[in-house]
Amino acid sequence: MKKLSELQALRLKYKPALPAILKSPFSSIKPKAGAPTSAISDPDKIKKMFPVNFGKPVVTFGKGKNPSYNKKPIRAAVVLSGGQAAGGHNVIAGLFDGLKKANPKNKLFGFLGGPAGIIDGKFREITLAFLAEYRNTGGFDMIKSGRTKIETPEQFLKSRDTMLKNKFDALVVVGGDDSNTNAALLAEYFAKQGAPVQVIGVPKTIDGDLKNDMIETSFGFDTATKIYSEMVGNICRDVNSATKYWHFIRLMGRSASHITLEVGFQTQPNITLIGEEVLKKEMTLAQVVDSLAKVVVKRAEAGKNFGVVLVPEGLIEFIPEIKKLIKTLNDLLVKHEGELKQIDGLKEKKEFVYKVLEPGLSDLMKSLPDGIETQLILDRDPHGNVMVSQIETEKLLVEMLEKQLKAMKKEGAYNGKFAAITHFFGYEGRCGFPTNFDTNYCYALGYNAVVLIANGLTGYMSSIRNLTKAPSLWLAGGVPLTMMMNIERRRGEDKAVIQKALVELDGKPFKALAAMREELAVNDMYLFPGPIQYFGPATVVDATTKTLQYERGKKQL
Ligand code: FBP
Repeated sequence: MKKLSELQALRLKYKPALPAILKSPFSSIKPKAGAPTSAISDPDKIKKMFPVNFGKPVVTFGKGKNPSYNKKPIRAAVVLSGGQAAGGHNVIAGLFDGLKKANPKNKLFGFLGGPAGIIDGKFREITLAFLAEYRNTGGFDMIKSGRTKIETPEQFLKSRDTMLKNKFDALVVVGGDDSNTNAALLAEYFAKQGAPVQVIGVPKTIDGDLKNDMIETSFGFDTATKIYSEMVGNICRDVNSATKYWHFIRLMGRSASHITLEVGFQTQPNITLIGEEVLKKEMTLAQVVDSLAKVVVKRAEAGKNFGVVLVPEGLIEFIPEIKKLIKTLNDLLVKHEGELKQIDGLKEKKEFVYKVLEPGLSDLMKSLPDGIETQLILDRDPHGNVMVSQIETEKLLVEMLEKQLKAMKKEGAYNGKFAAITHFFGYEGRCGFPTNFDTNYCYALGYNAVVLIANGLTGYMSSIRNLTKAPSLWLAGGVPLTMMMNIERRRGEDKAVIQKALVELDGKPFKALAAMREELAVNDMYLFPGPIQYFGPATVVDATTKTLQYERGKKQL
């Protein structure tokens, strides 16, 4: 084993807690099926695309005799898909321990490098010894991850061949909304082809946007928000000490603003921008900047030329004019793919795009800083998303705000000093040591996936609920993947995809922030949550996110 830090060595010894029901022998865990399910929207279209798996019931595990679970040796394989999220290794640990408990002859394999490993048939066996140094650790380095989307008929065929050739009975896909959409497609494909391979999804993403009534949160959100909260809290204290800078901090989270909202609760900075609100209010970029300027001016009048602003990574996509531009570009980049490939230079590519865009959008595009323009016309990720983590929205806002404040100064409407520092906290939050919550949650998700497999289920997501309670009280079961789907436009086509959960403006978490906003803007009510703790009182080491507490627990507005 490699040399370990003190904390690494201690964390390896941590014993994740399981929900009481999952501690029972497999023969005493009975699946209870609910009513048939539908989809979030367009059920007829989705049913047509998923004739085999559509409409399956939600399943809950309870105590009861279950002599018919699969006792034959199972060969299961796991793939880590998409962005890293703390706790992925514990999903694998839960899978391994669950498989061995069901039948010591069961075997677990890990596909290497994400879904590409399935297509190319690259995997390794996960043994007790190999797993030993990864238990309770962050990262996906055990088997690595990747963003390949299995989409062409050839890729589906190769995936099927890999599963059949290696006699894999089950595939566990650990991923976000896009990867779990892929899991649903694979489950359907295997079933239609008569390939005896079950597919189970596990909800992963630091973005926290893979959630619904049955999936309370995705793993990694708890750890990432706690890491960012420590860093933002430290900046709040620095700001309050030096009293001379405005810090603009962009936080990761591709689309939804859940991360920013949670960090806003934990640290109480002066401004917490929420993308979904900007969309709802149909704010232009200029109006967003104007709302920032108002707070800067107000604080300057109180002699405070400092403050902290949180900017969600996905903000740019929520500004209606930019949203329209991106949507048009998405279709246009597909339509003119061939022509664009022929054009060499970036400048020339931009010139071409200006010409094919309608005049209003073309002007908007030209008005954006060069780097942002470039990101908007560069390749999308394999799932058709703009790579917002590369777009420096915080710099764009500062640049525009500086101009506005300068103009206001000339008119005598502002007399303060504005010195801004920008940050992006993104990748730092994805691979830290998982919190106790993520450590336990992931282990339970993995273990529960084995119970789903042992009960012959396919096309389901592993679901662990009641998360604001102690792990022993958590509920376990499975949710059909098609139940979480709607139709969205991707790369110029209508596709059935798992719906992203955005921040709900009439939900308790957003309302709680909105109620504090005015006070936070003017007064300095910063909170300093400090680093993640692993030893100490349960109120500290086991605290769930405020988002989860507002949504599921007893926390009131
Ligand atoms: P997943 O949805 O795959 O979990 O990824 C989330 C995320 O961390 C986003 O917050 C971020 O925008 C994106 O991944 C960055 O992608 P990449 O790792 O490919 O740069």
